[in-house]
Amino acid sequence: MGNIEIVTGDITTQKVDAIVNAANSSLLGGGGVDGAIHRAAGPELLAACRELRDSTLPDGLPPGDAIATPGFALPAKWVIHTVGPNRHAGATDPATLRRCFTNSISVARGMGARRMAFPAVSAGVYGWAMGTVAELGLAAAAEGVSRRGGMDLIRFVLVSPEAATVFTETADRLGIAA
Ligand code: AR6
Repeated sequence: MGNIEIVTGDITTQKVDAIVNAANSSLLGGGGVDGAIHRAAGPELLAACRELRDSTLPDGLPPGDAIATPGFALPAKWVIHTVGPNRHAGATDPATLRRCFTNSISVARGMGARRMAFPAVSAGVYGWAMGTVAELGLAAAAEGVSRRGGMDLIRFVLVSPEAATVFTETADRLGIAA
């Protein structure tokens, strides 16, 4: 049984095997956590994403899916790119957001990662309530650390103490140890 942690901080400095990027379907960068990860990883990350677009993902990465690249200059060995649903564009199905978390965990496990970190996928530009993101992310993480061969650590890295409190209170409410 692995652990779930909730911390305030910057995901780009996390010393874990894999960090998750809240990307967009183009995989070619953006603002928010995506921009921060690309800046910290260096230009090789964009080149790796372009290569994915040219090879396996000509139409981009669909919302809810996840795919790995190396982390390049990051402390993390891997970046798992996932695309959250954009509420402002009418994507309101929580199942898609839940799949971001479950698929990212599966892809990380496939790369051999034992310790991984998530941002609050879709809670920024894509407009989802932090409480909903916390519920879906924590439920997926609880499953991800408890299954056989599951993660040793899933850490949620939130920019603000307020967001971290939402996660902590949601974990308490769901009976998830974090
Ligand atoms: N570490 C951890 N969390 C962060 C960091 C960081 N360094 N920087 C921002 N956040 P967002 P989305 C938080 O908008 O809603 C991009 O342009 C932020 O405070 O980054 O999934 C993509 O290219 C918020 O709580 O992602 C897409 O176009 C959370 O990360 C679009 O934004 C997610 O906010 C994706 O929107």
